[in-house]
Amino acid sequence: MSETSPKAILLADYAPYPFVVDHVALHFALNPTQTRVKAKLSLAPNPAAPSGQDMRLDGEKLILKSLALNGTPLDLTPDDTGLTIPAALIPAGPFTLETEVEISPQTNTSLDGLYMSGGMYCTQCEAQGFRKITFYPDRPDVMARFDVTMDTDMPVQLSNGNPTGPGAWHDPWPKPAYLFALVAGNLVAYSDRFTTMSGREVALNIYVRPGDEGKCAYAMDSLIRSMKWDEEVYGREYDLDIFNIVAVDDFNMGAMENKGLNIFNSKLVLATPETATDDDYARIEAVIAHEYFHNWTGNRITCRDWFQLCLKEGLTVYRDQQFSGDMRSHAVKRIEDVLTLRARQFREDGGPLAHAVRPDSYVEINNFYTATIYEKGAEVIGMLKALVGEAGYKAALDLYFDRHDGDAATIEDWLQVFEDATGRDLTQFKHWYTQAGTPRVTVTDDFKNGTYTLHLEQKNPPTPGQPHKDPKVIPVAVGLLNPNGDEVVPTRVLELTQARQSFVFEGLASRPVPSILRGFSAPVVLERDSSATERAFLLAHDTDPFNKWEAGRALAKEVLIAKITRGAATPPDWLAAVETVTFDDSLDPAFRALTLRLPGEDDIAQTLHAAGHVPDPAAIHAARQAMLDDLAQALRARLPALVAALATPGPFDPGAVAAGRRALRLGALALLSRLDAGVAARAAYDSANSMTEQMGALAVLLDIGQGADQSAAFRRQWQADRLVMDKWFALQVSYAAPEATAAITRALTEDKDFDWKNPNRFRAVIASLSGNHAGFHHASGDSYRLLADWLIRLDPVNPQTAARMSSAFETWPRYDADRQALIRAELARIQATKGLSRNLGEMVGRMLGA
Ligand code: B3K
Ligand code: ZN
Repeated sequence: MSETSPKAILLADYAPYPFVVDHVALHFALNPTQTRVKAKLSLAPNPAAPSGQDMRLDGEKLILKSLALNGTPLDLTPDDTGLTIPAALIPAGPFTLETEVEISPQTNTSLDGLYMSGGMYCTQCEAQGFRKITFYPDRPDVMARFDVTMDTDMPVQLSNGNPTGPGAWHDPWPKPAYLFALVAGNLVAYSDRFTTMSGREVALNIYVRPGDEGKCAYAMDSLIRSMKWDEEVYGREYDLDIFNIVAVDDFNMGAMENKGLNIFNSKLVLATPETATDDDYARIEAVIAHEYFHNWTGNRITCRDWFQLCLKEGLTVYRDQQFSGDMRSHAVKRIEDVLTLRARQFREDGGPLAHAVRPDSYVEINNFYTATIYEKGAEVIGMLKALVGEAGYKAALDLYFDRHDGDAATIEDWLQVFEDATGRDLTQFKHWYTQAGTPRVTVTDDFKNGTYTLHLEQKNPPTPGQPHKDPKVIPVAVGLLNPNGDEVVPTRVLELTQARQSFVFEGLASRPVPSILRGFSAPVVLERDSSATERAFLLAHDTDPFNKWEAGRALAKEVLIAKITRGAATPPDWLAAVETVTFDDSLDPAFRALTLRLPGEDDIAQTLHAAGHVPDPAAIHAARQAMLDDLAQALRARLPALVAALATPGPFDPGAVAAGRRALRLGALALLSRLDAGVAARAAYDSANSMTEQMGALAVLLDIGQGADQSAAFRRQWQADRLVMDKWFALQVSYAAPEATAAITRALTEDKDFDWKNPNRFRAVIASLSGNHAGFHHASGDSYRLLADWLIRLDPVNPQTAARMSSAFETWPRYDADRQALIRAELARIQATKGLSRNLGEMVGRMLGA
């Protein structure tokens, strides 16, 4: 980092804020370019901090109009990042501070702070957007009660808490500024109500643009089920008279848990069978739940500082995963979650952006809303639960809510409640929070005189800034099967705490087949030299659904890797094993669909790299295509009947069972299309009565290099629907042939409908470019250049989204010297750009630094 680089913030430097903010009164005179914000803060010295300190208020891009302390005007000039009130001007007791600032929501393209989207005013304050609204101690441990009023012609005027009059809101719950929200717009409500477990009535509203009211039913249903579930499973009741959700088209992420006023990316609210896929429905359900669950895990108990982000995010992801499992299928949900974990978190953990679940330094906090904080954060909680058991987990959570309600808490507080509730020492377990990297666990075994021994060894590879690591506590769930397929030892959790350890099972009649890491009980890479026969046996017989799937997955990977590295033929055993599962009607179709899905190309590249090979993207693509052709040939006789049998006529049912049938049908259709030149897929496209089927059939056609007519028809049909058009854009890039990917993507960025300032549209095109593995890594380097061009262009407009997209480059160390040089040159070009944001600057610096 150069000398001018912004300075890193360190966990070790934490100090409490010297003042307590008891109350905040905010008044907004809304105007697109000249909004006036008046703030009156009621303050007092913080008894927990040394007295006599200056008061530092954060503030960015604010024009200060007036400032008064206890009613007396002060003549102070803010700097670029805030305002300091010297200690000498501050009284020893309680006092008030009044400010008035001017801001311009319309020109705020960063979508952070107060901005405009489609003519409405809205806010995003996490992590540090509030400082773009008014001068304030913008840190999560400063919690205050807020009253908000606004002046505007907009018919709908919303803020946090309960309404006290037109455009007036009172939030009785003290909260950090990052949970503040305001919305004003021409919106309509889709409404319902909920009676809480103690009998309180809560009004529920989903606010959308006029015309979208008919697309809110599923989100509302998900909200009501989430509220009920949190009462039943965690004993958590909602705590205001009203719960509002607003859908916004321009949003940097999925959604935001502002107290009583959740703001959502419209793609995670609006759904009809014709416009949303099954994946969209599942995602809406999960994110509605996630944001709702934050009301307790995040809002009532928040984070002391941003280093503790996983305290709310890991726990809330864990809770939404439990909820989705309860609503759908635990087995399928677990497999999907592990697929995401490996694709995003293992990838991050294995590259230059690796960081601990609780990092100890950052430059730009928005760069740390990562798969490690979220998904690995959730895995860590799953491991805690595996170690302390259901009852221990429940006791610890009850204690957590009891002890810390109203607090800004830390990971130490969190671990303490587990220690106090269960008596377990978690000193070693804490390494999961402080040490980055994915442990590798190697397993060997032996069998002698009825005694079976498993030898486990853990390795914790170095990550940036952490060359040496201590062994972790790794819960390894194991079951043993008889050679006839019966379970002889049911699941038991082995606790691997040392570098090497052996575990003994006695009294066995014959050598068992081990099923190791059941349910994926720890986020590790398991290494075991097992035979294809053993994997096929587990795929056929394992009673643990995750490991049953995992056996098939491991087999498929081995076959692919043998193809790539040795040109091996696709083995008939593998084809037969997949055929058995695919046509086994006793199994859940969703599970069968997952088994039929081959590992993706990035996943293969990750696996090859970890095994010491240099992945060749073109070879990976070719091998995977060849394997799909072989599979299609092997199943050819039975595919048409499967496609026919799985049709779901009648009214659309968004439930997991029907969705599973559609997923398996599309999987079968994709194979069939390799044999019939797309005849069946064209028929499926024409007869589709849901977006899942329509988009699925189009994707199948594009994947075999066809579908130009359907693609054009799709665009004509959906021209007016932004969310569906995002899908259209994404499909064009995702299924582009490797050599054409950069050119097709470039052409799309010149399309009249490529609204690059809209994050959904930008992602649809640019994230699909980096998601097309062979196209992105084409040897020409054209795609690398195109991505870098767009990051440089987007950065001054929307640094958060630019920084997020830049992680496409994080895998550079995997590839050959030529590709490494090409990517590093692009990273260096970005780094050399004048005026680069702190967001993108930090990301690029970290990627180049490793
Ligand atoms: N807490 C928000 C994410 C905020 C991201 C800030 N860059 C959504 C969520 O995790 O629920
Ligand atoms: Zn969250």
